[in-house]
Amino acid sequence: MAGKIQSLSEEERAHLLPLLRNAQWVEVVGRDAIYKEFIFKDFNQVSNLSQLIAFNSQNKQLLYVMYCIHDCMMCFSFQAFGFMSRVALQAEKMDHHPEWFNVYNKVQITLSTHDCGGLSQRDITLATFIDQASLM
Ligand code: HBI
Repeated sequence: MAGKIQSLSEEERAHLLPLLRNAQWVEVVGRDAIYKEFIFKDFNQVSNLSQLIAFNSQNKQLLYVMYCIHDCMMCFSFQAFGFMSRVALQAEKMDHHPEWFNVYNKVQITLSTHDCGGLSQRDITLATFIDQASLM
């Protein structure tokens, strides 16, 4: 079928999987998938800033400045929430989505390609993006 996504070949796996293992991805036992856990400083500083903004809501100029800072923080957040936002946008762009679980500052991610029942180049591409997004 035209455009069918292919699973990674043995040769591709021999080349690509060691690189992912070096980046702390692990192969899932019993499934053709890769997994990695990310731990961040916290979930999101926005909750603290939002409280500060609410406290100063009477001062409109200060409120505007604080929202600008908030938006900037969201763009360059080290926190789990900012990381997940960046990954979610990329997943939509790629039309390739992680299986993930988040509790507070921990994000657990599993990648596999449903359409081919295992790892494909799409998973490698998304894993590479995810690692870069975790450093922002
Ligand atoms: N995400 N991980 C993953 N695996 C898929 O097979 C997949 C997906 N997101 C979207 C999707 N498939 C399909 O909607 C497109 O391939 C058409």
